[in-house]
Amino acid sequence: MTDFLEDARRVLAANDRGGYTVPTDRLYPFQWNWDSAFVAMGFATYDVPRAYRELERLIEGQWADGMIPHIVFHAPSDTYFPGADVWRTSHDIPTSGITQPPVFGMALKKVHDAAINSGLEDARGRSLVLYEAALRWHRWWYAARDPNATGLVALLHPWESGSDNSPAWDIALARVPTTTETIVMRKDIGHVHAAMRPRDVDYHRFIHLVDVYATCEWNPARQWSAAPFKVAEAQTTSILLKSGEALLDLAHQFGRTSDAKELEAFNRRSRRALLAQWRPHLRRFVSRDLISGTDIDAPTQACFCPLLALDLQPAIREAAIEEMELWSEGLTVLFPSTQPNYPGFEAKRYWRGPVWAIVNWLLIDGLRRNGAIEMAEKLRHSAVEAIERNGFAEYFDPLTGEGCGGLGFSWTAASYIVLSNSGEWPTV
Ligand code: 9WN
Repeated sequence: MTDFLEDARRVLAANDRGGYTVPTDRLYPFQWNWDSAFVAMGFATYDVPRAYRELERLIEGQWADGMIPHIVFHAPSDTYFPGADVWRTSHDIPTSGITQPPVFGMALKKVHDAAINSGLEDARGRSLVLYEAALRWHRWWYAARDPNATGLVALLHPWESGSDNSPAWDIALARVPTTTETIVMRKDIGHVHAAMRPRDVDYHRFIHLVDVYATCEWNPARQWSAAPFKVAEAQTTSILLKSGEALLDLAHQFGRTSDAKELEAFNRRSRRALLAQWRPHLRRFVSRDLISGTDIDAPTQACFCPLLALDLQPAIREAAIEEMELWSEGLTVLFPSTQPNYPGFEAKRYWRGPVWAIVNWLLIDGLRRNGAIEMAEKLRHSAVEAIERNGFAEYFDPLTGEGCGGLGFSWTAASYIVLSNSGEWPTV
């Protein structure tokens, strides 16, 4: 094993808080939803029981209606805002009230396959419990976040995208008032430089939304009517569909015929809807602002996420890849979260330009699925090199390669474990 690989495992061990992994110490002291799914896939390559634990601890936070929250507050900490008290939710373990991209299904399939391959005892039993939780969550997505059955699921808060301050939200978020009932007491800028984080005005809007939904008592139908921010989103729908494919495969393995029919219908609906979001003149996919009824055409990484879950026709595939090549020209590290020539691009500010190893991971999976091996390898090498040169940082400046945000970061370590393996790509 290389020293880097050992270091990556050490990062995950250091961030272990008892069967779940915090993204990094102090800046993010709880269990985050999609972070844990990536971490579980990292663990699946060398410690399958620990990979199961990661997912099992996450579903301790699952709500009765099926939603899996974006944060599970297993143990108190005062180094993060907004903490458990701000959310005013009523689950037995304190949780946030919103969700995050459903990478869980993809992770479960990887963990299950690794468990079967290594002959782990009770693999089927452990997988089945997690499969049922995942299926309930997918039902929640389609019922609560796509009540009109369009096939695209909607986000009611930018934090649900995992790409909090992406330029994709600039127009939709500007409509949200900056007034809050909750006092905004940021802790993040005590840990990392303010220039790397969302701005104060963004935080006021983020918390305004939390206040609105807490007033709705977190009831999905009431939130849907009250939401001042509602975006039918390409990245989340792509991840949901990819996880939906993984769950469909598991449903067949477990002999769950009627679940399989239901999942096939979900997947068909999302596949059709995602394809319809392709814009030939932009050479990328777009999301939709459901309040204005218009396309969101800000150029971000989300525009290429549909590759993850669609088998594209050659003309679309070639156009998307050419566009990705164009965005990559002259950069030190790929792939930027915002197109570098776009006025909203900022090389170090969180989701407004920086490179995120987990985004590369998703895009690599999508490029490989669509036979674009060369581009996939470029992204893979780029992420691996950036980590070897600059450490397990939260994210990287695409112009200089500098590691930014939190350090000793779990999902960067998990990405390294998976992406540095140049052997057979562990397909989902
Ligand atoms: C809010 C933990 C999380 C990631 C998100 C990332 C950031 C939180 C924050 O950190 O968001 O959820 O406080 O900034 O944007 O993708 O899951 O790593």
